[in-house]
Amino acid sequence: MPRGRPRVGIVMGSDSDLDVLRETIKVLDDIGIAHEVVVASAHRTPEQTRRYATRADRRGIRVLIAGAGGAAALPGFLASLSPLPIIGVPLNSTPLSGLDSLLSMVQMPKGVPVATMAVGKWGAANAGILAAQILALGDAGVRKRLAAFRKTMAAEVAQRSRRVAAELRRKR
Ligand code: RP5
Repeated sequence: MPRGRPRVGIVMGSDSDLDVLRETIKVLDDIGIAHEVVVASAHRTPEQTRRYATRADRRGIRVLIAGAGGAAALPGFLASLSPLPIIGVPLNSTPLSGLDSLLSMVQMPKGVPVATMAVGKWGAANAGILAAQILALGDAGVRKRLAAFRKTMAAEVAQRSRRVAAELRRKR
């Protein structure tokens, strides 16, 4: 976990969301961005969530990432209270497989945006990358580490390509 004052706040609607949001944590750890994780629910703990949202900016948080499932009001609730950019991660935690949370997050009213990611682990990882891109606008160190992160990703794809080619050659 990178040291220093947290710059990204990861808010999850329930501790049962942690498994998916570990993907966000991993990306932020890899890029070296200090973050904090809190469990707060728009519906179950509105007062605590409101307090967190209204104080985050003053505490030095620069981006909020919110993951929630079902009637996923959490990112929209944060967006209504905080001037910070809000990234929403729809979670697949109900019998509707995340389509419910995706639509809840993406259909924000005009004037109160939530940058909504893909459902589940892909979205959770992309939320971390998008947060890093936002921070990179004003931080050359993050920009450099983000470039290295992308380079590693590209190298992994090249390696997979070589592996596939080798496997096909063997089967000929
Ligand atoms: C949502 O309800 C949470 O974000 C979670 O995805 C879902 C289920 O929560 P638990 O009943 O497991 O606490 O608010």
